[in-house]
Amino acid sequence: MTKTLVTLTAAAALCAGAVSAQEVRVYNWSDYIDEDLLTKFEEETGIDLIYDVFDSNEVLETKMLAGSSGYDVVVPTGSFLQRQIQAGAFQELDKSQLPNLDNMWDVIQERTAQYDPDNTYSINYMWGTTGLGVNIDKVREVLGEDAPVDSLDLIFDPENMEKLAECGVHFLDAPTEVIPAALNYLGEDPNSKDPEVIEQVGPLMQEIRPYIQKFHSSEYINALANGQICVAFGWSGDVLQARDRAADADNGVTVEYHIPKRGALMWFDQMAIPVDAPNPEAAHTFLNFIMDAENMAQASNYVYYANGNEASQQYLNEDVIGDPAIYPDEETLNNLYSVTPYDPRLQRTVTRLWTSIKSGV
Ligand code: N2P
Repeated sequence: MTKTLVTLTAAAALCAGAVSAQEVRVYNWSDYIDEDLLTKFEEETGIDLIYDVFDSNEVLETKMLAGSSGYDVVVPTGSFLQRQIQAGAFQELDKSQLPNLDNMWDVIQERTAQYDPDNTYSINYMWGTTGLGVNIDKVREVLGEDAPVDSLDLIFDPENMEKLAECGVHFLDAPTEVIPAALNYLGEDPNSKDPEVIEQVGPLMQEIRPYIQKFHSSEYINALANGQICVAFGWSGDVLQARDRAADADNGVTVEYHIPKRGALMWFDQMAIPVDAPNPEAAHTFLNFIMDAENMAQASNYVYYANGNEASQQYLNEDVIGDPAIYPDEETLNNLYSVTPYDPRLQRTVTRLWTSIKSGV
């Protein structure tokens, strides 16, 4: 993180004849780690850590497909990882450098193998759901005590949205998050690959478009926390971080996260090493550090996302492991769906659709 930290390990490595102090470049989602862990990594390993953040799979994908990103570790979501693997963007993990793989949770590994067979190229960092962040008092003020805060009606019914526009609604700027939810609301398969079915999302979104203040994938955390908006269609842990920020500010804002009862997207963010990573060895050191049970628990306790590390569970706070919005119970789990990538042709349709939804034409 800081480039000035010189530790004994780094000095020792230099004396031992290494050409230069090691450096590792990590590109991860914003609001996705406890920064104390970054310092701890540098102190423990003597490797300088350059840590950059993004909030969009599309932005990351553009870099991965172009190549020469300069990153050693990146974190695409499973469905994006899958097609980037197919494009040759990643290198196989050297599992002999990853003893902490023993800590991983087979339940999640089975799910992520759907995107990365045998988990050859990636480890799970965190996983979560996409759902409804609400400022509960504001939403009840606008829609009444029976406001459908655990239903997709909240954000896809134009009558509700017209009223909510008064207090502010944000949507993720992510077609692969919004389209499946809209299809689910319409009673279609959220993972549909039928262009005619997907096109139905256009008219639905155009009806509510005037009431969406912004499409953005990270600003909603503070916007919810400080009462600037009352609803966000966003990611589980981000909404829970907003809940905490509001509580810390003691500003009278109460934020809740709800998984829509009709179901929600369950996704998996995977750490992988680009094929042209400048320092693959340090990348493996970083992955192994992340898979340490206590480190992984510290990260989840801080950002309120579940992880794929079974050994970390004994170190998780009760408000994390015990919260079904983070670690879903059996019933909630049955209501979650996952998605697979669009092929290039359909991807063009989706990109066009998304552009027209956002621009409102
Ligand atoms: C962290 C968002 C990660 C979830 N701010 C998106 N995959």
